[in-house]
Amino acid sequence: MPRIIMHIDMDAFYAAVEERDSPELKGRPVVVGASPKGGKGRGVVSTANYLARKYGIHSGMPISIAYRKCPSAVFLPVNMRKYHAVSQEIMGIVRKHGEKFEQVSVDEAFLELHKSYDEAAEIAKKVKEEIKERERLTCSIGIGPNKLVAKIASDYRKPDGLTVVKPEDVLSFLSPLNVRKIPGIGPKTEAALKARGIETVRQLRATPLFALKEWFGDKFGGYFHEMARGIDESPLEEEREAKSAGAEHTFDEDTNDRTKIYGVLAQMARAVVKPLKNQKFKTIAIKIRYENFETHTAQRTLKHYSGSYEESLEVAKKLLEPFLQKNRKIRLIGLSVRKFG
Ligand code: TTP
Ligand code: MG
Repeated sequence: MPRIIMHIDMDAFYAAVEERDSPELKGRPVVVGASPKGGKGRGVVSTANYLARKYGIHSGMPISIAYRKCPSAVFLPVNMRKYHAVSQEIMGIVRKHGEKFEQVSVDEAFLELHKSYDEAAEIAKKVKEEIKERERLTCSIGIGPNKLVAKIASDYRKPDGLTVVKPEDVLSFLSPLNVRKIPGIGPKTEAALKARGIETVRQLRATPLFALKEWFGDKFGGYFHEMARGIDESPLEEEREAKSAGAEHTFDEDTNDRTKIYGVLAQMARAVVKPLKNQKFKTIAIKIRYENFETHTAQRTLKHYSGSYEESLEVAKKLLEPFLQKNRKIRLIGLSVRKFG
């Protein structure tokens, strides 16, 4: 089977996580980023939900401008710890569905499949369902013969989209798109191309290689020439041998409720251990952060290699036990395993 590449990108990621965790945000424009300080804030927008985007708000925009465009939006600070924890859960779901896996950023990953296009589309639906069910978040997925096409395809229909581009459809899919849709073509290259009358991928494809090389140099000229044809042989860059695998969870509210804490611990153990499949580990570690940010870690190394979710949960509970005190609320717990064999 020839390789098929899937690209997964979460929808309005930071904002979607915040909306999920705070039902009162439902139906409101949400902007995650620097504090607007009544229009005097100096930072930028990290992301905005789709409702806020209707007001013209987008990533990278000064927060003061975002505030001016929609002062009634909900402005929230970036909670990176939380998004990382959610990201790890999502990546755990995605990676187990393919032959090879590459995480590109906090909300984006490639998966390589050796299947038919119909089977790949089914897998994409499964991934979407699983993310929706377990994380209550939506993503958009693109499927194509290489990373380039898959990435452009995942962006084609958003949010909650699924776009499949078979090899025979690559050229017709790319042709009408603006050159800006090609990863690596930013505003400057876009402007340089536009100055020469090139706005669509079709027009870029019609431009001779020597001209592109003359304008952009051999490397980028050659790159644009190939991209315009949907050619991209680059392999997935799987992570270097993972040294550890782990997850963290920040509670929505600081808590000393054991049932809640152990419930989250069990979820984390599953999310950390299950994706490892047959990989065995020896050391189990926990992390705990109290409401005042005082942070502790503890670990135990087993005498044998284990791959068991139950065993890691048992050990993690024992490690956590002495830190659970009635009068101290917990902000975050973490679980990791390492020393792979
Ligand atoms: P993106 O995937 O580019 O954006 P998004 O997930 O918010 O929205 P969508 O994919 O539906 O268009 O980026 C992922 C996260 O990375 C985003 O939620 C916030 C963060 N980010 C920044 O902090 N600054 C930025 O300039 C961008 C583009 C993203
Ligand atoms: Mg995204």
